[in-house]
Amino acid sequence: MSADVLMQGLCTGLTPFLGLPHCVEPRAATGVVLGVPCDAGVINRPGARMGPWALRAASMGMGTHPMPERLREGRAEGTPAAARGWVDGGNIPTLPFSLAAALETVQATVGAWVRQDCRTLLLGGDHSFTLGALRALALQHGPLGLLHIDAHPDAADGAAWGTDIHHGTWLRQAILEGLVDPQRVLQAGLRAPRFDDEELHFLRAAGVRLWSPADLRDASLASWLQADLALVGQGPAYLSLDLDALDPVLTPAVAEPVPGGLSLPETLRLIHAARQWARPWVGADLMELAPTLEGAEATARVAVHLALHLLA
Ligand SMILES: [Mn+2]
Repeated sequence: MSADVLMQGLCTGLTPFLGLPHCVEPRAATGVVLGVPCDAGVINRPGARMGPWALRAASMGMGTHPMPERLREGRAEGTPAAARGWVDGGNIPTLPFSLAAALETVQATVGAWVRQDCRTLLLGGDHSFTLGALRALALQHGPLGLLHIDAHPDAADGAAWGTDIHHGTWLRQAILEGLVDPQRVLQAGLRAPRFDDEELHFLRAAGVRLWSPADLRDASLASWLQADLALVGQGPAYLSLDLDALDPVLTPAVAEPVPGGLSLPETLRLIHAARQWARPWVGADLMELAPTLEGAEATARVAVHLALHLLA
């Protein structure tokens, strides 16, 4: 990281994500990072509305691109996202008391950037807001492929809480609205205990590819996994990462931690698989960091580490 970026943060007191140029008016750019300061869709343990601030603060001084994975081979050095035209677009002005209104604001703001031909990276915020981004991106690109890394399937029918939209239902809604092509949806890291198996039946019937941590680690399934991952990218695609996909030892400050999660290298392998896609993902997100919960600082640092790889 250049001393400039560090000094700028110290002098201005502002901490744009990874030191990216700050730019709140939608304009032509390679990509934009947008905070979603809302957690109106969380069932238990709120706090994700503060996620964008914690992620930006954690990103200060953490570098602008990852260390090459292998050094002995003399692999090429990376390029900072800023040099490739990424900007920090600030936070989306979501209202805290209406999930429906907040979702519309997310869709409108993401849409304004997408119409400028921008890729988007959301910093959550709770996972409901992925739906707003998918609505905006599908309008531009048609039905999307989706690599969804999460402990939970997020495809409940909403009956339990009397609403179709919360952080545990957005994927069902996206499938029903035709925002994603279910044949090109891969879920990785699924392991949360069930009340019933209805959502798994729904996802399987739709053609979604489901991978638990044990499946991901099964060497005899490795070629299937590569084929499934490649399928996601055979068209415009989105990468959605719920921080609860990782083991709670690494990312405890999330609404619904589930033991037995992915390691950092396992998660990075999935993110890196997206680099093999014919075209880069059109949208991505890092959701569910709740800085009010225990272990927030460590969780935020892991999240920024993942973001560096997403943007590499
Ligand atoms: Mn989720």
